Amino acid sequence: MRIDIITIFPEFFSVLDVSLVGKARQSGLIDLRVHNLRDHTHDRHHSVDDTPYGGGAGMVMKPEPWGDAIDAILTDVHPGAEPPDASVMPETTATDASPLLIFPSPAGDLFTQAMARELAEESNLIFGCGRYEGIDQRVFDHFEKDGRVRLVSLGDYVLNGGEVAVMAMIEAVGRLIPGVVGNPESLVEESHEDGLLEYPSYTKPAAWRGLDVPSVLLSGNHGAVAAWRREQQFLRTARVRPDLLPPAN
Ligand code: 6GU
Repeated sequence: MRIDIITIFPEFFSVLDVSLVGKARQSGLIDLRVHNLRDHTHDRHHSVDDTPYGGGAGMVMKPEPWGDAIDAILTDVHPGAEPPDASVMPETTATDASPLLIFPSPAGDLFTQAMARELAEESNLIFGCGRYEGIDQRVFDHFEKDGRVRLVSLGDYVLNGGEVAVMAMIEAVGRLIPGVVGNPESLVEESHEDGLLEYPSYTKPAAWRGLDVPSVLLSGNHGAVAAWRREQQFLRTARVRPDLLPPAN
């Protein structure tokens, strides 16, 4: 999978050199490229934001640097294709082969494990990290005409910019790419994979600071262990996240 990130803070993403995603990059499973939005400005001050039309607090990111930065990536991904320009392009329709543009935004669709699984099927993801009060709406409207654009939110809280959200999404998506996680079985027993939270885990020693490991886990009875874990998943989900339980329960 090729992943392009556009940001005014490229140094944020140096952490993607380490851990699982770092290994996946070294082995070639993930081709990750970080682009500085300011490289696509043409004024002396490399400005990427301006005051909002209609007034209001804060600044809005200007459309031109975004347009140029995204055009450059689209051209690099598909060298034959012209950058999208409605006036010269023949009628085209977005296909699954076209890169998916993702903008982290508290106004977007909620990012879930199901969405992570969908994104892991893509061959090209482009993440655009907004800052300030957001990006000029015409950037989304323009690239939606000939391509695929998604606004995605991590949850109901506000981050200063999309960078941390993009890192979370890349970690969630990256580990679902075949070969990135060494033992694929470890993927299926995680929280959210079966719609429930995961069961509590224990390792040696069997007793620690007066707390004993539940005896069923020491019993050697695999059926009893599986039943206990399933029950724990339901109990924990009912207690912490009742919204995840199917309506029948
Ligand atoms: Cl994806 N971006 C920003 N800027 N804030 C957020 C978010 C994303 N998800 C929750 N808050």
